[in-house]
Amino acid sequence: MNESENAMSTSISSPEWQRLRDEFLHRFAAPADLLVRAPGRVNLIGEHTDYNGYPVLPLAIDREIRIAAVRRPDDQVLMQNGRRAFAERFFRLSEATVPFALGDWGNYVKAALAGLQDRMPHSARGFTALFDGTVPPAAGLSSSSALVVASALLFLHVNEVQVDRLELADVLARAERFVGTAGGGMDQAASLLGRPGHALKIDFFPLRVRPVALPFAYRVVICNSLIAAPKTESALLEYNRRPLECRLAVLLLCRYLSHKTGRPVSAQRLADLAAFPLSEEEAASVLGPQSLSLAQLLDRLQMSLPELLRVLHHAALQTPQDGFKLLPRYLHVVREAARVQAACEALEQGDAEEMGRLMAASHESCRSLYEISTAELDRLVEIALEHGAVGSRLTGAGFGGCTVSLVAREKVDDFIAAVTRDYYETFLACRRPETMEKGLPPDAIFATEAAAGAGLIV
Ligand code: NG1
Repeated sequence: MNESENAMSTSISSPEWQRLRDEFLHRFAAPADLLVRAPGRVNLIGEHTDYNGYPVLPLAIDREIRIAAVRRPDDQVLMQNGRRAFAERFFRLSEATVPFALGDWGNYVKAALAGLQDRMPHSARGFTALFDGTVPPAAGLSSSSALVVASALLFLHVNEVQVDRLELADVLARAERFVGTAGGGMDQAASLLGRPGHALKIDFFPLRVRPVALPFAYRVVICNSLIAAPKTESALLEYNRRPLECRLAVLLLCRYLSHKTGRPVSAQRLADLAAFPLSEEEAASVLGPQSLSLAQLLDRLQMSLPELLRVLHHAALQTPQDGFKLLPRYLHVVREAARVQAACEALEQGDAEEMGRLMAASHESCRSLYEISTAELDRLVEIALEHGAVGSRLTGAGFGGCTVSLVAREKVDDFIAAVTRDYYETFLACRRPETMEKGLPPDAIFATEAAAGAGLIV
């Protein structure tokens, strides 16, 4: 896909872009001559499978990060944000690898620039940019990766450097770890490679993307639980705990499979072990019981703590209060991977009912095995199903954020009205009154089209 194809999906003269250009002119007393957009994404199914090397099935949404910018003659980056809560940031390109404070919005831009630094000419130039957008933040819709992707495209264009999109998605997935998440590559790939009318089956290591047509009779509806899933220190710990538990499961399984096969088995990710036939009972005997103390874990691994830290390349290991839950995490990941495959087949056959069953099973697994749901997300899923969604589940990292529902096109208006009444005005207003103090926020609930991937507008 080239830039002009992407550019066609958005009109430069649309009121939103005009407003951003006017604001740029007002703030910087010069017209912006570069406009970039990068969509957020919603994941239909395949949660926390990406960093395990298993596929996902997201779509780019019609909410996006937008940048209006000018190229600078020097190596400086000056950025402002349309959302006043995000203060102005300034740095030189040589400082891109030095992060701002944890959680700072500037780190997402720095992540992109740092990740591309080795592809830039010696005399790389910076930019003055005004960022804005319509992706709700901290909602599991990848506003952060959209910011990384948009910044990367701007930086590449400013310096007239070309990178193939698949390769760029890979580079940016690694680059975003700069902000402290141990995440996978779903979000950057969905934002860069989105296709109107289609979800994307994304496979990893190596990255491969296949569009899967969405059934026209249904729409994808996003409901924000209005409980934020911020990437603060505690949320990061909870998120990063899951990839660690999966990595520990890999170590134990490799040990077991080496004994079983009589030859050394080594692997980085759960998907690397997919070629070995392994029943769930066998896995349970290797990884169980449900939760392991550090001592039990080391005993099973036959390793000392320093040895384990060396293998993991970690300086320290935080033992979760409720222990390492390797078996439930493993069961979620391998069953979720199978559901992604089945979901692609269901969509390709136009079988929305089957898709709905798979989404329900995915949500239940996210809730009970991966433990990333909340009471609000669970209630939102229940209400969605009561009001006619064929499928509904939490989407994204979890711990708050949004659900995704599949709803028959002609029922969407009634669905939105019923969920607004039962979830926001009744359940949430009673349980968390502070979230509804100013009334229902715009975009708390909306139907989305599958959008085109990120691109330059001029
Ligand atoms: P969000 O919902 O954007 O925080 C995170 C990871 C994904 C994936 C999902 C769970 C990042 C940038 N994103 O997404 O790679 O693991 O959680 O499926 O780390």
